[in-house]
Amino acid sequence: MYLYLPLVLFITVTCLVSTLTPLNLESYLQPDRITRQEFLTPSNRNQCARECIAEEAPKICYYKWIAEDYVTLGPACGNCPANVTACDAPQCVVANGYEKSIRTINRMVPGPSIQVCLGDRIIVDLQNKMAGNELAIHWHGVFQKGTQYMDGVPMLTQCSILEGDVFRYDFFANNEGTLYWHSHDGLQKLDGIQGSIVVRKPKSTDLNGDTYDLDVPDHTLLILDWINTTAGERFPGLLQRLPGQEPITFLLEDRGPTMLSSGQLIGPPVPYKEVWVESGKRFRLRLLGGLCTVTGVEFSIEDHDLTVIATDGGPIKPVTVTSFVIYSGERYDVVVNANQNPGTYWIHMKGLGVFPSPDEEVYQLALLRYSGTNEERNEVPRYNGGFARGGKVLNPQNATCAEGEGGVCVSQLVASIPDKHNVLDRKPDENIVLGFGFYNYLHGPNPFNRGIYDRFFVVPDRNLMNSVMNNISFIAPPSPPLSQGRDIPDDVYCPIGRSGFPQCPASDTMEGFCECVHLFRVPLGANVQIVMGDVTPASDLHHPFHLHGYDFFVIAMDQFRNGETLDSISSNLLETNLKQSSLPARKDTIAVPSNGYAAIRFKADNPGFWFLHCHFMYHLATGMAVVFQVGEEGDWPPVPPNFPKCGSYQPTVSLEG
Ligand SMILES: *[C@@H]1O[C@H](CO)[C@@H](O)[C@H](O)[C@H]1NC(C)=O
Ligand SMILES: *[C@@H]1O[C@H](CO)[C@@H](O)[C@H](O)[C@H]1NC(C)=O
Ligand SMILES: *[C@@H]1O[C@H](CO)[C@@H](O)[C@H](O)[C@H]1NC(C)=O
Ligand SMILES: *[C@@H]1O[C@H](CO)[C@@H](O)[C@H](O)[C@H]1NC(C)=O
Ligand SMILES: [Cu+2]
Repeated sequence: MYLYLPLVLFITVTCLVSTLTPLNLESYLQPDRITRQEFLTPSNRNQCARECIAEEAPKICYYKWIAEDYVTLGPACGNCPANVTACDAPQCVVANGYEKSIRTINRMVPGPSIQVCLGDRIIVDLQNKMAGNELAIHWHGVFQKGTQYMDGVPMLTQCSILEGDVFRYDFFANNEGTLYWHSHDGLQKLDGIQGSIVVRKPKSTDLNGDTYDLDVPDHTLLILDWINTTAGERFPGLLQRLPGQEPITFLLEDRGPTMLSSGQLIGPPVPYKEVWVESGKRFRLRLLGGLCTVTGVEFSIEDHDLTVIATDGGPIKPVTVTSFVIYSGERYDVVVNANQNPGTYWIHMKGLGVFPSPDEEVYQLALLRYSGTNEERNEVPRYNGGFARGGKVLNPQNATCAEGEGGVCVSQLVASIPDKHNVLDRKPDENIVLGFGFYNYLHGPNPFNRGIYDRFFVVPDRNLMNSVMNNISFIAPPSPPLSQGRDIPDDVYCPIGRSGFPQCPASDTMEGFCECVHLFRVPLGANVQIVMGDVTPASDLHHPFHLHGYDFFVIAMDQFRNGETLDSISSNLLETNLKQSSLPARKDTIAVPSNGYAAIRFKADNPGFWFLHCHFMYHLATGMAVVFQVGEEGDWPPVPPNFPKCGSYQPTVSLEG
């Protein structure tokens, strides 16, 4: 009798679903964080964070999230960091041990981690309790095919969620891998609203399943950059006091002190994040680039090689390196073999970017600890990166990708999933060329003339810039085109020029610059090639571009050489038979080499409105973005009934009588 009870319950639940009786979601509520023990031995059958089993029925995974104004080192923290135990108290956000205003989901930075199996249904009730701030959360790397209106881009796929409102995100985990979530609204990501998503599949069906023994949730590691103030303090930026948008430290998951690149602490002694392994086992670490400012991170572990088995979700042919460079929005899954003397090893995170001085280079450490050992490491650690160790670096800066010198470029990774849409051996139907960079106001009319309100941000040397793609700075339309396309006046979109690409309206007064809704129409099913090029002088900035709704093949990337231009690269690629080369990796975020280019291809089989944008937050905030409208109305599913609406209110005014 007892034995059959679960079955009876299961049938009852299934019947309830099929007759459309509302579910009691509370019984599917998931915890904010799960320990390795809880993951390996689930205590209830609705627990979504679990080892995935072939043929298992998908689960419903329900999350209740509260967005709030919050604070690091607040009242929940007791006398942390002086008392290290107190730092682990519930609702204590440690960060770099420096008190500041932040914004959080469920009083955590990073926010709750979503850990599910392929095919599960993810339902997130997001309640906005922030004072006077709106938000929307993007599920970065989730393709949202069939639920396009759940992509979480304010004024593109939905209206922002206003103070007091709850928005229910509801979509399926239909693509595998290490994925990511973050606020896509304003600057909230740097204030703390971001976290990880892991969509696992049964190890037996994972193409790289034989390369690791354990894949546990405490090895999902978000690397965040951090500043001492709210993100708003750097935008548009303070000309006199603190120009620029550089970070002051990194956090690995919830913590990390502020230190110089020599390892010398310059802030409170926050405990390092500890990553636990067992001697003799191989562990899958999932690293996420939760970065906002203009920095990359070179990640390495003392005395341990890293075997990269996936990036941005998709499995690749494993490649063993000593370090890899990760940018905002990217993810790398690496296998670490705990085959060294049991003990404690330094994890190094070296900032790569434009720092005002060598002393301000950002550097962070964490500890890889073998269980059963409690060795303390107090010595200033020697930097242990890829080149520094005489080894191989994946995704290095300034590499000569074409010749394979200076490490392994992302374009040299090999996918393990076939090109099932034949996008590589067919000439593309659409060839889109995007030059991105900055408009420098010093070379144009004074932006502070009466009646001019173009955006700008402050960079060192008293420069004022705006971000552009093909000379256009993207601005949001007054309503989301996906849910309220007919409410949007035509004249907010950039007009289409003779090239077939959007261009600045003829009426615009600034030469070579304008702000408008930068939208490309792409036929549904088209084979699309996009060549993105950095048209600014060479520097240490490698802008990471993220495409929503898709992953793509990275068919070429490099710095411009010998008079190459964006147009010459793009037309050469059209004539190249790509099938002869090996199958390139699939990504959804690609760091474009400085003064160089990245070329991508994908089949536009997911109708809707999809953002392609620089993932440096201040560049996105100033318009380094375009939108692809794939297909026409009727190709994407209509929004559900009562989907929230928004828009401008400007009724006609007429004189009475
Ligand atoms: C440190 O913090 C813990 C947890 O809040 C508390 O139980 C303990 O008494 C504190 N120890 C000291 C010395 O303050
Ligand atoms: C940030 O705050 C810490 C802690 O007070 C301080 O040591 C550090 O100098 C500050 N850094 C910056 C760049 O303001
Ligand atoms: C941007 O504007 C400049 C100045 O008018 C022009 O020379 C350049 O060709 C434009 N670039 C693109 C990609 O449209
Ligand atoms: C990359 O090249 C730029 C421009 O030549 C240079 O300023 C920078 O130092 C180089 N960075 C690295 C890491 O080699
Ligand atoms: Cu950028």
